[in-house]
Amino acid sequence: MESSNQFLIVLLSVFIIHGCAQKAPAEFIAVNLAGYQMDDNKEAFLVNAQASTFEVVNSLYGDIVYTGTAKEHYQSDPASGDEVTILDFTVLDSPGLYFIRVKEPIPYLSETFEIAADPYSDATLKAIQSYYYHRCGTKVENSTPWSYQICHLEDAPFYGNIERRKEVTGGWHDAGDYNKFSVNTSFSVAMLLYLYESDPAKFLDGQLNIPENNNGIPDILDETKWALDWLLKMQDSNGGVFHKVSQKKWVGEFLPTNDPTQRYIFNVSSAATASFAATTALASQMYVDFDPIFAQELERASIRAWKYLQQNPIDIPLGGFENPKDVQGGEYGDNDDLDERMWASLELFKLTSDEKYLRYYTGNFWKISKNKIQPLSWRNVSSIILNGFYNLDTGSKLGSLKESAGSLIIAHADALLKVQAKNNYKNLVKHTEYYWGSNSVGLAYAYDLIKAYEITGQEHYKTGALDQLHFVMGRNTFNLSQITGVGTRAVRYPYHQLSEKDGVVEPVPGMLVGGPNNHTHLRGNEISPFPAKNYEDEFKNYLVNEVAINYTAVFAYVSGYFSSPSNHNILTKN
Ligand SMILES: [Ca+2]
Ligand SMILES: [Ca+2]
Ligand SMILES: [Zn+2]
Repeated sequence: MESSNQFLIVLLSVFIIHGCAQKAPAEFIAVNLAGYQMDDNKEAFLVNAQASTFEVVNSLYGDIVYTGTAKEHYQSDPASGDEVTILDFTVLDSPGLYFIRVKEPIPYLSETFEIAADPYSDATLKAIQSYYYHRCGTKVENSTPWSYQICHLEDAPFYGNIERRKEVTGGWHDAGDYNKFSVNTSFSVAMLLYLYESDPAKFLDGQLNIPENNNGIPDILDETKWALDWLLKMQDSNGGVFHKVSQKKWVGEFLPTNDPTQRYIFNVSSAATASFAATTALASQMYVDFDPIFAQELERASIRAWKYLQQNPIDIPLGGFENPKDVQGGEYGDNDDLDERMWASLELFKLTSDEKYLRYYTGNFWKISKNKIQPLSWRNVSSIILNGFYNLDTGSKLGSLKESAGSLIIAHADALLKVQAKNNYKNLVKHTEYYWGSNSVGLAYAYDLIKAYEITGQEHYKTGALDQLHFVMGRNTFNLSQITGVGTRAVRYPYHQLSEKDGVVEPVPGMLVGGPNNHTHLRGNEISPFPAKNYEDEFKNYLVNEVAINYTAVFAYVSGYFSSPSNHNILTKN
């Protein structure tokens, strides 16, 4: 009796300690745990408390380097229910490690954070490096704690026709599990390539801890080539692209090598084919200077995919891909592939200068532009195609249509800033938009603000995008960085089977988790009335804490935009 009581007490205390570890205290100071750029706005949020003054303290020497007056105080908002007081220390621009101290009426200390010229390059490179730890069909070993043996060499027979087989090994594991999806791989590769395209000088050979880090090719292009080689295998002889390679049912968590499930190739979808055509055309432009033979192969594959799309002008399958009845897990269905087809036409025009691609785009422009811009994702690339078109070199032609694209982007960005102004944590996600993957929705909107900034040069768009980076890097209702291994206090228990099963305490670094999801339960029952609070750092809760290559790709783009990683490389510990 007594021993079982003791057991119960131990259990209870484990639960309480564990439970408390998930929640930030009700009153606290939220900061960007990865730091602030010297020249940017710098704000911390005093949450659920008020104060008139605060101090910024040098964490190494203990001296007060700045004393500030608290600014606006916001009443609780519908997303988080938290009250927030703004502590602005923008004028402090000396590099160093600091924390914020509020003394009265009640004392609070923030976590330690950094002010630096380039605080986000580390996060950016970690994010790009994380794809190496998603490589499939190869032994992953780079003298870091995260390694695994070669996996999934059996890929794969065709679903519904197992006599037919195709060799589709390689690529990246998609997320917490090990399936591989053409649409999501294409989207993730494209975001990394757009980051590279935005400023190639930032990305060098030798920057990452990957086997190809001494071959004269920027490592970011080596990592994306790993996925592109797989995508090329996913193309059928008629140009169509198979939708996915996946198991029928989820059966548990395993190391990649120990995954016991049979995996199948599923049918061609037009959405996969169009994303593939766009991404291979984009990639061909990026590789031409480094590997012209590969660039040609990509171009031929893209054109074959385009021809397939031209021969099949209606969605395949109708209504978008759906899992057969006996198949569970990722579906990645898209019931409107026009945006992906236009994306393909845009990148093929950029690649070939063939006017027929441009005619396809302009002929469909009003169909796409009459819809509100959706959050950028594997399902909707309207942001990418409006920006790509706006920036297209068309000489004196199409000026007014391009202006329309620019106006749409700016109007969208203005609407986003209005949402942000109503959110106490300056999150761009509306309180009704906290669905699966809300962190990547917010960062997709940051991408839109970056584009509005590029068009207009107006600082408030840039500040809005940076505020979103501050949010995912810790200035949120949990005061927890949502990217593994990034910031002084980061998510530790992502749903990522490798990180769970590899016996290494720290998860693979650089991965963005899905984040608050208003449509989930926490530990089985409790749901916060506040959407932004429906989150827990708990391995089993894949609805909020699963990582995915597409989430991390959007993060890498935004973080990469605000960093200069040409002076950095990944240390062997990453
Ligand atoms: Ca390289
Ligand atoms: Ca679509
Ligand atoms: Zn694998």
